[in-house]
This record gives sequence, structure tokens and C-alpha cells, in this order.
Amino acid sequence: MPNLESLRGLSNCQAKVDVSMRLLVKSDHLVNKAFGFVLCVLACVVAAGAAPQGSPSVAKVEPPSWWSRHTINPVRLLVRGRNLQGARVRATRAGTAVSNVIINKHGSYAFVDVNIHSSARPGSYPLVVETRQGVATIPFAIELPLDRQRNFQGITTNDVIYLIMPDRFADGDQSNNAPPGAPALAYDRKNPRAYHGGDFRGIINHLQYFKELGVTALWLTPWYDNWNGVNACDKSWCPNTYYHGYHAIDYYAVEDRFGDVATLRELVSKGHRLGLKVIQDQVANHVGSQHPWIQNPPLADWFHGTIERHSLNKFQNSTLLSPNANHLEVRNTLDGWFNDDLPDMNQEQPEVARYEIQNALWWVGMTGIDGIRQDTIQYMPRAFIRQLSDSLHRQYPKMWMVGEVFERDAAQTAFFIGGHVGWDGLDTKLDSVFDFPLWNTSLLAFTNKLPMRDLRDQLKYDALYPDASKVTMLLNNHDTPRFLSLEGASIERAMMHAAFTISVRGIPQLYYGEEIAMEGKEDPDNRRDFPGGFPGDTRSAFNARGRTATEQRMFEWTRAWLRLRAEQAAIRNGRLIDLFYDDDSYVFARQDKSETVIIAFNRGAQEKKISIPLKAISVRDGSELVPLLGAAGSSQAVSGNATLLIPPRSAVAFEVR
Ligand SMILES: [Ca+2]
Ligand SMILES: [Ca+2]
Ligand SMILES: [Ca+2]
Repeated sequence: MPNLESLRGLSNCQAKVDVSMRLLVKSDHLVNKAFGFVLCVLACVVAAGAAPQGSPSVAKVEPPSWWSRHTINPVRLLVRGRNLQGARVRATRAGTAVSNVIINKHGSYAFVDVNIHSSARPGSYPLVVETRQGVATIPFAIELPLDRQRNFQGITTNDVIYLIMPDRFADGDQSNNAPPGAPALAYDRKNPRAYHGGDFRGIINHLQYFKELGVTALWLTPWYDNWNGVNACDKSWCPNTYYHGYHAIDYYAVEDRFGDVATLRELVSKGHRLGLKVIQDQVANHVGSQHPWIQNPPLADWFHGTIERHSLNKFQNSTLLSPNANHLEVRNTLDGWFNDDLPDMNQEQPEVARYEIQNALWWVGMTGIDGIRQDTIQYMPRAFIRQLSDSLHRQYPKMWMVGEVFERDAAQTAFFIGGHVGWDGLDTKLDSVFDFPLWNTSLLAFTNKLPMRDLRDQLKYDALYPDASKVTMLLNNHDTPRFLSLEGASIERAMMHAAFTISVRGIPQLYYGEEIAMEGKEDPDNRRDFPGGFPGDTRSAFNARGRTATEQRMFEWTRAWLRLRAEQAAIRNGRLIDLFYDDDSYVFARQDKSETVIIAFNRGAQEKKISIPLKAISVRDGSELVPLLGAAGSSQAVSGNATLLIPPRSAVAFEVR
């Protein structure tokens, strides 16, 4: 059934054909009249069939809102719609002005600069998009900024991060477990690749648990809206869903199974009130293949390739570090898709870079978060990382971003952290990187696969970092087997690995469930539900009564080391100084101007007596080494040394007094 627009198209067409007929009439009246009639019918049928220009419509505006007096002004909107060819866009209220409008080839997107006057008050500021065929509204709002004193605080060595996969932590709202249109199969707690129902409300309900444990910042895996459907195939990993959140279909929406923006804001503000910061997991490198951009990209070079035609990342990551790499290998690593299901964004297209930077800032401004974890950061151009870091710091000076450079080579992780210029002339300005190299050595040393001295040997590469205290030292994460499922693991070894992670330099990052000695092999087994977080759970590990003896032992141990870190400024901010290392033990000091703490590890089966060169850290004879944690007795500095007794398979801490 033709709508008004296609009828308008017909009348236009009629006029054009009339002109061509008049031209034809001059030669042979009858023949031309017949020919003209055929031409008219053909042209009008084509016009009506293709309907190239109906009235404009708007389906999506990104970002939907912004702020006045923001460091990004004008803000650039990406408007998705139909029939936008030839559109003019104008503001409807004083305080906003429109410029630099670009419409894509298909008329399906408009890029629009909106300048926001510094005096503009929060509220609705719709724009109007107008073509000859009609008018449509672009909804847009100016937000009230959140309080800078309470929000956007950044992460420092005074923090301890706790990584949560929201779907697997706690289900606080069963009403969101079956969103409209989602297949029943998508929610199935028996399928490790289906949704399990965890959400923001579940996290809000357990904020006290984090306080009790002693962490100070929550990192949530991505909360962008993901596809609600279920992937089917004949492989062992099907049916599967995007419960983990890494396949965004909307960079400006919250996953409907987790909650909404209001609940997220509630989580952040309630967390802040308790002294808990929040870190968002952002994924600028790629989106999910169900994103509307895949069928209808804003620009031809929005992605690296198309769903039908793209290269796959061969993960030759070291080519990103090497000045000698050939450009084809580098391009593949930057532009190749992480897998066929994750279209790779082209940040060298300035509109893409602009879009992603605004998106990062929008989430910070809307929610009040304190930090960002940036997924697969090395697969984006370093110039873009710098641009993103600069933009975050310009608006929020304390804002902190940690990048996932999943490498066991410290030269590579150090290359990506900010604070120094690489051989390419670039300083990424990136605040932190995860210390995968040291984490890897710790796993191997505490499962007896490497001598303990290798911890010291790995730490010597701190020389590569402009400031090694800025790295984020992970205990584990959602992409790696849990410690207790590693070959050679035991509860004592897990405890030493935890103590090392918490007491070594850098910002510690825990992974939910490790504090209760959870097991789990490769993904998704390492993402089991937290006991007590889900309806029908028979026990709750959120409180001591519900924990097994082993769980309680690990919890108390983790809590004790976190408390020690909170109490001893030297552990948080002091220098790390090697004191002793051999096959089975490693002893180091953490020392600042006023405090010296000695941390010692003995993985051997026997108690170990070690002489520590206290003179090397300027400790005077007569000083006492007072046990803080794990050790039985104190010892004294005599002739520049002290003798420590370290129990078997354990970690201890002393304070020098
Ligand atoms: Ca739920
Ligand atoms: Ca969803
Ligand atoms: Ca990429």
C-alpha cells in the first residue's frame, strides 16, 4: 500500500515525464506520444518501486545526551534513520546550535555537530531533521553533571580491585531473566554458556560483602546491551549466549538482563557511599556481529572489512612491539577480526575515533564511574589509545584506564603503558596495564614449575616501566583457569599466590570467587555461579556460616592480607627491594620514608631459616622485626642482619620497629 511519500514521489515523477514528453513531441507527434507514454509508465513504476526518498525518520541518536561546559564541545551525534538524503538539521531551542552535518551515501545516518552554549540548562533539546519529503525529530538532552567530589575518582595503589562477571555473581532481580523476545534456552543455569540471571541488583545486595573482604573497587565485565538470542551449532560450545557481555549490539544501552541505567547509577552511588569505586569494562576494539551497523554501517570504512569479507587476527602480537615488523603483519594484528563474530572497528576513520571517545566519556559522565578497563587494547592503534586517554583526563583529571595487553613479555606490556615515549614517538598516556608477565610467573612459581627466584627475575623487568607501581597485578581473571584448577595447585599454594599478588608493587586485582577457593578450568568453567547468589542455592558463601572450612580459610587469609595492605602504607606505596631468593623462597622489603615491611615466602615443605641483610635497607642494629601476619616470633637486627624463621608452604610479614 503506497504511503503519502511514495504518492508524492509519483507526482514528482509525472512532472519530469511531462517535460521529456514535450521535448519528444517536436519530432513525430504520434510515435513520440506513444513512446512518451511508455517512458512515463516505466519511470513512474521504477520511482514507486524503489521509493528512494520517503519522509525522514530517526531510530537512534548516539549519544542521546551530553553536558554543557564539557571539554568536548561541540558533541558529534550519530543519528541512525531513513531517508536522510539531502537533510537539513537544525536546533529547536536556544543554547544549542547545529553545524557540520554529513549524511552517508544511503541516507541512513547523519553525523551532526551540536554546539552547547555554556549557559544551557539541563533539559530536552530536540533537533529537527528536514528534507523535502518531511520532518522528523532527533531527541537530545543536556544532562545535569554528577558531583565531581564523589565521582570520577580514579584508581591508585590505595585501591584493590575485585572483578565481577555480573551474570555469574548474584541474581537480585528475577524479573529480568526472560526479556521479551528472548528464547527460553538463553536462560539456563545448567548451561555454562547461557545466562544465569545475575544482575546489578544482585551486586547492590552484596556491597557489604566487598567491604567485609576489604576490596575498594569493583570491575564489572561489560554492561553494554548484548543480543538476547542463542547461537546454535553442532559444536560442543553450542548453544551459547553472550552472557559475558563482550559482543555489544548497542554502545549506548545497558544489558536488559542486568538492569537499566538508573539501577547502574544506584549501584555506583551506593558503592561510593561505602567507599567502593566502580570500573567499567569498555570494548572499543570490536562489537558483536548482531549490531545493526553490520547490515547498515554508517560509513563504508566504519569497520575493517565486512561480515562477508574480512581478515582474521593471527595474533602476531609481538609485531606491535617490534620496530622491525613488516606492515602487513602489523595491519593484520590491528585490523584482523578477533573472530568472525567480532567485527573490528576502524579507529583510523576519524568519525569512528570521535564516536568511541564520546562513548567512553558518556558512560563516565552518566554513571560516575572511577575507572575503565579497556579490552584487547593493543589491537587498536596507539595513536587512538593516546587520544582516548587524553580525552578522559582532560574532562576527568583523576580518571584511570587500565589496558588489557595479554602478554607474558614485560617488554610488550611496558610498551603500552603511558608515561614514556615508544620508538614510534608515541606516549599512549595509558594509566595502567595488567601485569600478565608477573602473574604468569607467580602461577608457575607457586605451582612448583619454576624456582621461586624467578619471581625476582621477572620483577627486574620493572626497569622497562616508567613507574612499575602503576601496573595492575592480577590474581586471576575470567579468561584464565582458576588457581586451584591448575596442575600442581593446593590451597597453601593458592594462599601464597594471593599473598604475593596483594603485597607486591602495583594495584592488586582479585577475581570473584578466588577468595573462597573456587575451582574452574578454562572458560566458561572458570565463571561458575557464586554460591549463595542465586535463587534456590542451598548455601551462601557470602557469610561465614555458609562457607566450607577451606572456603573460610581462604577468605580469612585473603582478608588478612588485604587488611595488612590497608594498614601498611609501605605495602601500598613503598619501594620493593629484593632481600633473598633461592629455589624455594623469596623475601623482599616494601619500604617508604617512615615504614619498612618485610614479606617472605617459603614454598618448601620444611620451616626455613633465612638471614636477611637489613643493612642493605638501612635498618639499624637493635631494630626488631615484629610479626604482622603468619609468623610465630619476632627477631632482631644484629651486625646488619636478622634471622627469619618462615613456616613451610606459607607467606609471612614483619614490620621493622
Ligand atoms: Ca536477574
Ligand atoms: Ca540484551
Ligand atoms: Ca582492531
